[in-house]
Amino acid sequence: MQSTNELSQIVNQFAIQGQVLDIKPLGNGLINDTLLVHTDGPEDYVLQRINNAIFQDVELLQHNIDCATAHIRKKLAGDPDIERKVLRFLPCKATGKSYWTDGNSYWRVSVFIQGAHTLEAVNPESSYCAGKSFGQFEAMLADIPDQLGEPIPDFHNMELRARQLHEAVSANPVGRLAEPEVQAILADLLPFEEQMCKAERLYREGRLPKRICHCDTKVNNMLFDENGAVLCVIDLDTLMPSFVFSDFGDFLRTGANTVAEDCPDIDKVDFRMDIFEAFAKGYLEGAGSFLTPIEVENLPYAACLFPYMQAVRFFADYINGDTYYKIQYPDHNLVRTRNQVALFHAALEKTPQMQAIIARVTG
Ligand code: GN1
Ligand code: MG
Repeated sequence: MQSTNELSQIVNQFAIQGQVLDIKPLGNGLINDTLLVHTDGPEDYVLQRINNAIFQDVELLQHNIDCATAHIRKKLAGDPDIERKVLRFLPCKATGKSYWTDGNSYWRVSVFIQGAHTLEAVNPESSYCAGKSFGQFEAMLADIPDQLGEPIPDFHNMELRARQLHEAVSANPVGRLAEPEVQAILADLLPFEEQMCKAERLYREGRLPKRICHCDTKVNNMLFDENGAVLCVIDLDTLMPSFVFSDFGDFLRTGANTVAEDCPDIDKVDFRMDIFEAFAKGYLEGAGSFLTPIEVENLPYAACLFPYMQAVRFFADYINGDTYYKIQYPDHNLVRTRNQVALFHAALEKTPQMQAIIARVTG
């Protein structure tokens, strides 16, 4: 990482107010580098280096974010707390674009939202609020006039993720297939592959629409206010046309897990039905009006799909030698995989209960 001086010069490429006082790390994302920029002016800022090995089309990525934040801003016009409810990215002084590149890395700056905090775990009340906010977020973007693209093509396409796992297995680049546990996890995951690719089949049959979704609704990608209500959805990099299952399933993957996604003690992993119920209620209230019966009926499937897809992604990365996710120790991706496999089984077992809840909430 660059020195504070260098980072400060980067921040100054953008139309900030005041002088930079200090810059320190913020949050724990697995992809981008995020820093908090403290200034002597009225606003502090978030500086991010966009991981452009993963997000190769930064122009498209920022186009999506610019269109979505502008559209949401229009819908929230008149709201006295608007500045805390939608992100504001600063233009680069030289180009007017919402990012700057030094030729190597890509950077962007947004206004830091004051008085907000992220959560790593939720309770039923905050899950209800989160559900409602994500539902409303999708509803606000349902009529966006701009054409948004896929910054990571087929990001939540389970068929692609399954194929990538098969490719990792065939390539076996670092020899990890020799580990008995890797074989055991593979044998555990493969029988569910076809079942989990249901969304793509429904889409091909013309029975499932794509809508603008956030696609990374894990709990720590939303800001809560002092009273526990969701203020703002952050981390908009993966905003793109997808199935609503993305936002529903990925929240529960982190929110309903009794432990963190990398907790090594898998006996402690369980899928919390109180969180499912609260989130589903909020989500259906927030989004309700535009969801089709097929979408609603498959929400329990979405709750199983996301732990499964994440298990497949962490596992493929482990087999590939940890090239995608940041890791803190050598078998971190394997630990994450075990955890997500356990969560998948817990969710799958509870599918009948989930169906009953959805029927009750919509009934
Ligand atoms: C990544 O960047 P971060 O940590 O919010 C990943 C998500 C995964 C998540 C798992 C672009 O999100 O898809 O669900 O890690 N984002 C990308 O923790 O791959
Ligand atoms: Mg994040």
